[in-house]
Amino acid sequence: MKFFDEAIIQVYAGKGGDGVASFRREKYIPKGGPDGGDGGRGGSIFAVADRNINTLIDYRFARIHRAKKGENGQGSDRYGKSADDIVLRMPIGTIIKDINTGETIADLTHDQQKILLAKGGSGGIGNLHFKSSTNRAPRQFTQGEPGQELELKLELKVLADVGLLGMPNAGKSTLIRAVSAARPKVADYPFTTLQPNLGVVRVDHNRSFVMADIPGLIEGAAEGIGLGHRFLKHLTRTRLLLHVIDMTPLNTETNLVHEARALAKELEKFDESLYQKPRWLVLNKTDMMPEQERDELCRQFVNKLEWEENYFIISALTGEGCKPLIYAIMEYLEQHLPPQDGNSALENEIPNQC
Ligand SMILES: Nc1nc2c(ncn2[C@@H]2O[C@H](COP(=O)(O)OP(=O)(O)OP(=O)(O)O)[C@@H](O)[C@H]2O)c(=O)[nH]1
Ligand SMILES: [Mg+2]
Repeated sequence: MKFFDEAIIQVYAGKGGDGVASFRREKYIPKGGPDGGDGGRGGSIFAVADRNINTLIDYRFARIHRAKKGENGQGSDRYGKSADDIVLRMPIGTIIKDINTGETIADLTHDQQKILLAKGGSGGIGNLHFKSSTNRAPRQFTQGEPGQELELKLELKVLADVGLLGMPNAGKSTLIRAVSAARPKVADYPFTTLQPNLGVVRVDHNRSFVMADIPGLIEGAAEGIGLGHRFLKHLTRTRLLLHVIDMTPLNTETNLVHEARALAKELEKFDESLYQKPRWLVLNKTDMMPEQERDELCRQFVNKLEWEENYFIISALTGEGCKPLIYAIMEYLEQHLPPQDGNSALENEIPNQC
């Protein structure tokens, strides 16, 4: 299944109903006054963030969203009924832009966040309201106002604190399964993961962070090789990257160093700011290494890579080393980059996106 993280839609709010000019006509009241009511409000269109929605697929097929017109006013002081609003549900992490102005209208960062996209037109005024001491039989009324119309670009960029990065088959999905309730597919072949997956990592009862697993990346991704680098945008809003490396091809260690560097290059080609993000190495599948030499081999590898940052030796399969890793991540997130203006994914219970 293709993952839809972009869509273009048109939203048309409803026109307001017209006011009406009408006069009371009743037996024995020959000159009844004005009684034309106001028109109802046109339907507005809202976006609401919904934690249960993971892609923008619905909007690939339903591109036009039109709210109804308000009803016209009527005689006998009757007001027109306002039209129902339309609510468009979208995944958390959706950025909504007005295509014509380029302006960002909303960034849906938390569940149930509601944003007005297009306002329904106000209803027109009936002649009832134009009555005055000098004009007892006004014939004026106004028409309903038009509703707003916009063409919007929707773009989903998942919200997570930590992003997993790595070659296909490195064990990224196995790691997110090991530390969260997320259940992405794991298999012994490259490109198992075809869409981002999110998992909430509970460190203890009131400390947690959100981890994002994305499809594997290979050298040349910027040129479209493999699945390309389009999924990297889902790491742009993370605060820390984990570069997961499969340590099993020990006999071709130089290739491993080359691969790790190549991956970092792909990051740089995609986006300098992504490349500049704090990045830790996670040396995975170390259960396959001879136990006595494991730490030394890992250290040599890291030295060859001239890596000065943090690195972790783990086995996502057995779970070894995962606990120290998640504690270190939690501490890092708490100490170095405190959540800003309530936008942190930490505050949002983002469910598993599988
Ligand atoms: N021995 C061992 N095998 C592992 C470990 N972690 C993952 N694997 C295996 O490696 C294979 C690939 O794992 P995945 O988690 O699907 O890898 P991935 O990085 O998500 O791969 P893509 O989604 O294709 O990018 C599976 O057969 C896993 O069982 C580990 O720590 N030790
Ligand atoms: Mg995977």
